[in-house]
Amino acid sequence: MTGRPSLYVTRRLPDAVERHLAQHWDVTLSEDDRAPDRATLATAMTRYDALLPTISDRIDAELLGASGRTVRIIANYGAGVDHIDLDAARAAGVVVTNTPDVLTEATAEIAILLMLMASRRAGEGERELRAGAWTGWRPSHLIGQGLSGRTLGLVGFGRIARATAVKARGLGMSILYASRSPAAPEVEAALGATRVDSMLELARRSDVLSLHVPGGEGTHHMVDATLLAAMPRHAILVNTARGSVVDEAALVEALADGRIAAAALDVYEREPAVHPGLLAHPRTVLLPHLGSATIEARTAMGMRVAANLDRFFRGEAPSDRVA
Ligand code: 8YV
Repeated sequence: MTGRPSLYVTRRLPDAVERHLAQHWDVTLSEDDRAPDRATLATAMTRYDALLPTISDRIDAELLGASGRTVRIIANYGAGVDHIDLDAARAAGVVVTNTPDVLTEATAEIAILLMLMASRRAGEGERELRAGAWTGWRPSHLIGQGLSGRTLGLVGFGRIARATAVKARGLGMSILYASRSPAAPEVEAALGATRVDSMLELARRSDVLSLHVPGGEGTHHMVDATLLAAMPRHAILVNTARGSVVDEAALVEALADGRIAAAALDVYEREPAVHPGLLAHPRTVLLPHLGSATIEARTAMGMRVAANLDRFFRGEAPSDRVA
């Protein structure tokens, strides 16, 4: 025993982060980089002072309410916390923190990458070439749509949406957004962004519709058959937020019926499972949840977790407390 607070880390983290954590706390690191099973998580909840989970760990009311629980803080590695029952954490008196800001640019880059890949049919082209099926240049080959002059509709207008807006403006796109409350006029002016009254209006007016809302009950299947039907036939859906925001079965139908042109996704309803209809459709671009997967973001996320733990164990309020 070192006398230092103990910390259970569920997955491998960048070396610099693991070293930093080990310098400050009595840390148990992941050896096999597999998400711990429920029994292991339950045991960890009664042995450690702090838990450092990721999106692949479901922390529900039962785990949080378990008798003999010793964990007092769940310092999540990631911004989204829909895998943690925050109400149950509050009820149990367990502090929960996340890692906002530090993955904003990385995730916005993935949103732009997805819209470019879908609009310029990059995935289709790469698959064709690797399959040895490319027969050479021809004027009618894999014709896509340019993004310049098109309208990007942002669903939600938080940090990642705004960073995406900045990059999309650089590509010559104009920006609309829908969100519960309007942004400050100076923010709208700086980003050249205009708020529309409803999600349906946003869907109707956008050439690319990009999702930037948190997961959870409030946004579950926000993109459903009705919304997809409102989108123009040439429109592209981009999702870097959470899979649960999109009704995947409805999306598969909309693509099959040609009601939208393409879908470019980084997140899925049942990760790591991907709907077979999405896998089968040529006009989908499918990434394996890479939003924050840069060395800069993943290192900064770890340091942000460490800063939250540090404040907590000093008896101060962690900066990124979400419960
Ligand atoms: C993270 C994410 O990598 O931060 C988020 O909400 O979706 C990802 O980019 C993941 O959550 C790690 O826990």
